This record gives sequence, C-alpha cells and structure tokens, in this order.
Amino acid sequence: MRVESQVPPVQRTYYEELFKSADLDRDGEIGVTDAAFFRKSMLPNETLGEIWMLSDVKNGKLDIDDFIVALKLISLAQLGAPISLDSIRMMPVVPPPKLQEVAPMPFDWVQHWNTVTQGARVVDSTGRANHPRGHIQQESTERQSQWNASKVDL
Ligand SMILES: [Ca+2]
Repeated sequence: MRVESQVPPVQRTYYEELFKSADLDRDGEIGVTDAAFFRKSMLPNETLGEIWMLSDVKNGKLDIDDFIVALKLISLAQLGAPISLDSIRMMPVVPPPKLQEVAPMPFDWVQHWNTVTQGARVVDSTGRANHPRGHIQQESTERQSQWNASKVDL
C-alpha cells in the first residue's frame, strides 16, 4: 500500500464506494475510459493530467490506492494547495474532494474523527496503555504545524 493512500477508515469506505461508481467497465481498475469521473471535480484538464501522472505509478490504470491518491490530489488542488505527493504527506487528513453529482460523505467525518482521537487522549491520561490513535493524532498535529509553517513561508 502507498503511504499517500492512507486515510481514516470512514473515509476509505466512502472512497471505495466512489471507486465502484467510477469503474464504469467494472474491471476493478480506473482506466482511461473511466477517467471521466475526475471531470466532476471541475478542475482544468491540465491539472487533471498532472494528477493522473502522480497517481498512476504502474500501468496506466489506477487501483483503489492510486485512486485515493488521485482524490487527495484533487482535493488539494481545489483547496489551492500545491499538487504533489509531498503535500499529501504533510496533511494529517486530506478532506474529501468536492465532486459534482456525487454525494458527500454521509456524516460529518471531521467531527467523527475528532471524537475518536479525543477518546484516545482520555485513555492516555488515565494511565492505561497508550492507544495507537493517540500517537497518530500527536504526530498529525506536528505535521499540521509544519504544514501551516510552510504555508506561511510561501
Ligand atoms: Ca475500469
């Protein structure tokens, strides 16, 4: 699995649904014939071409992990952030992209994710075994600060 395709479980479930709806010829991969899906992002063709090149690391087709990388890059482009794999690595959680005619995630996933990680902190403070999510959150916060710092520098 690619580092850049890691997402919270709720987001992965959503992206798996999007993958199924994008895979029009149902061969289990997103090929050139399925790529029209990405036009729902309303990004210019040039940007989508760039995103495809960064997402497709093997064979001209995107598997689920490549597809998630593509969605993250689309989201970054929509936010006005640089389109690069480094940008993905610097964001603890990349929000889902906005896609026309595609339903957003069925609940407020940001709130859900915060609730989960706050729960993990409570567990830590009671002295029980460290919850792995607590570490992820801590690391994410550090990365978030780096990301903010790098934005300021720009
Ligand atoms: Ca396909």
